[in-house]
Amino acid sequence: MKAPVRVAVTGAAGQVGYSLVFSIAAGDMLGGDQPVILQLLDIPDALPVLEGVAMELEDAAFPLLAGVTLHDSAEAAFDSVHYALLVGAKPRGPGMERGDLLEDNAAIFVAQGQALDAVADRDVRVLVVGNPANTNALIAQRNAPHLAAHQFSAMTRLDHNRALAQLARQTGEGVARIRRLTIWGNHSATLYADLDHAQVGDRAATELVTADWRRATFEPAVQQRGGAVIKARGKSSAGSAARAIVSHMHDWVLGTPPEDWASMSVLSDGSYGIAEGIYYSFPCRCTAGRHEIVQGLEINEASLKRLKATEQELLDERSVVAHLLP
Ligand code: NAX
Repeated sequence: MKAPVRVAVTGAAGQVGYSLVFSIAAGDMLGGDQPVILQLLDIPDALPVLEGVAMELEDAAFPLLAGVTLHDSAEAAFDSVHYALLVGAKPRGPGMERGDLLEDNAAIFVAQGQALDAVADRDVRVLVVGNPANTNALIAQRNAPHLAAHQFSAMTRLDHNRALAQLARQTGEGVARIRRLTIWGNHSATLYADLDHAQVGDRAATELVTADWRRATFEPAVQQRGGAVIKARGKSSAGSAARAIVSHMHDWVLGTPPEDWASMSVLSDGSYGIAEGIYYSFPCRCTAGRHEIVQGLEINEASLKRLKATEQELLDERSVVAHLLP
């Protein structure tokens, strides 16, 4: 048996956390031979709920679960962690603008970036999920000067999976037959779900769907799926979000499948003409915890405009939090 690894989950008393911790303990994220110690963080008021979650984890009797610790301090929760899943954030309240949310949540990611810098394992991998995820990832990374930028990423895998599901439904194929689909940009309504390079089996997706379906049905469905789930369920996506977190981390740590890639928000290095210094969703291939942005894809003019629009939103978000970026 391998030695256990330490996985921190923030916001673990919340609804995404509730689905996520059971899936990690079952081995879905890091493999069926990798024991884990869960280090769960939430705010002090949520500690009683967190204790209930820990009781249920115990009752589930997972063979791979080597320990659970509960915390209301980031320094304690991140101590020696190999993986940190930053899910906890404040939801948008009544009358709050996106900018207010950005400011409020930014403070959380300054503190958590500093805590990771101080106490996490030096080879930690950090996934930011709490919204606005891309800009929060930038804030956390810039406040962790002793860790490398490639150790941080933000989640656009739920958007990727939503796009997969829409295309599978439209073509009547299983999701396992679809490869090379890409989410570009921000985890927000400006994201661009790109089918130009996607394949369904050995055929180009663009041969199987019409341009009209892409524009009028597919793209809005992916962009607005989060809102549709809230409308139906009265709560935002949780089970599908947890599944996306597990898939993102699995592929990052254990590798993307051959002939495919994953959509991951990573620090832009200028690829595809996107400004450096923002966490932007690109097609990425991963091996053993290292990602590489897929190079050389042909981007037509219409797509380029979409890449640029979502880039602009991220640049605007960055300027709102510029004072928090050392
Ligand atoms: P919940 O409100 O159910 O849970 C959030 C939890 O975070 C609560 O238990 C809260 O007490 C805790 N929290 C707040 N401040 C904290 C802090 N400083 N330290 C530790 N914990 C703290 O929200 P939930 O539905 O679980 O969503 C969590 C976050 O994920 C939200 O920001 C949400 O917008 C974001 N999402 C992002 C997604 C993505 O694709 N990037 C998809 C799923 C999700 O909507």
